[in-house]
Amino acid sequence: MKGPGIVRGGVLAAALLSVLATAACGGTTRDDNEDGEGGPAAEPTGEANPDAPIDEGLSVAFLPKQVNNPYFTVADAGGEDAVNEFDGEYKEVGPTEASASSQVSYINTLTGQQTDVIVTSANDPNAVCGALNNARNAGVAVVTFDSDTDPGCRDLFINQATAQSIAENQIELISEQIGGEGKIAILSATPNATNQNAWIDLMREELEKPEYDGIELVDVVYGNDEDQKSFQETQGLLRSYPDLAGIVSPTTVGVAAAARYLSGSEYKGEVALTGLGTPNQMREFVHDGTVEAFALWDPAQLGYLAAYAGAAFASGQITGVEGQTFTAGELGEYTIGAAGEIVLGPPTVFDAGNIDDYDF
Ligand code: RAM
Repeated sequence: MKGPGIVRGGVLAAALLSVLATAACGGTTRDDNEDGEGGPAAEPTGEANPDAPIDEGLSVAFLPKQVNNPYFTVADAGGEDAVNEFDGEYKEVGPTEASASSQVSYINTLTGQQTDVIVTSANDPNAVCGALNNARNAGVAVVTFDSDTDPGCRDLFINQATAQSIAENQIELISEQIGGEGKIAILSATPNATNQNAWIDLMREELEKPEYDGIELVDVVYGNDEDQKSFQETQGLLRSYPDLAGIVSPTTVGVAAAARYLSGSEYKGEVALTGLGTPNQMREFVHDGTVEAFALWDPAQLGYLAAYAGAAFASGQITGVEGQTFTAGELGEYTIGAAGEIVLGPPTVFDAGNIDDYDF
């Protein structure tokens, strides 16, 4: 696996509390809970046995936001690699659209099948909560990755990078690309996505800093992680704000669709675009001058780490308490931070100088 640098165990912990607090606020409210039966889970307790071997034949199911998103194809394949390494049974299930409640029936089915570990990226922090807690009560280890649910509804959250570092990175990139001056807009994924909303809130905070005084965030629109809708929303932004200086799209689906629109329009090279994209989807737009630089982490590493974390939890190596450590195969040792969060590492920036070194 080739990818961004990894933050190893021990250096993770701090700075996560505010991130979690923010993440928990995004999207829907508690009242949106689909089945409400789960209830909040107890604080993690119990003796961890760091030397316990990973249980044989663990069944590990990946449930992404949506199955037809190349980002999750790569992430889940990383999970599959890990599961194969520890001789578990891997499967991937999930909806074709990333709507708030679309994952609930999959969680219930996986629980009924007595799956050992569910690894999921939540489309909505609360819609999945009850079903996930039902799963936990039935003995399933529940790991969120990429997009968290409420921390009371899962055992661990594998975060790709701190929300703060992602927000700082995105605002710094757009500011550089528009010379620190002008109107910008955000093209997000779905309106309820925990990760997107945490990043957007923190991007707004970033923009309060004096160095960004010249930048005005004029709109946030949602492409729902659908290619066509994201394309149309980009078109709509440029109609509504003909003097727009730049767009930030912190979603792999959105930024690729926005790049495609810009590259075929009069705005190519005029309106800046950055965001979070996969090098393979963005390569042509970097080479044709539509996009100067964007960021991401290696989704395969994220899935790989999530699978190992789930296996470590299911096998009793960790119980979710801050400070516990486990080994994630070739990625090495990781430490659990506050509120059950484990951070993969800082995002990597891709531009014409390095994009061809990456293949995902
Ligand atoms: C999309 C999804 C995912 C996000 C990436 C950057 O694939 O919205 O949740 O982490 O973009």
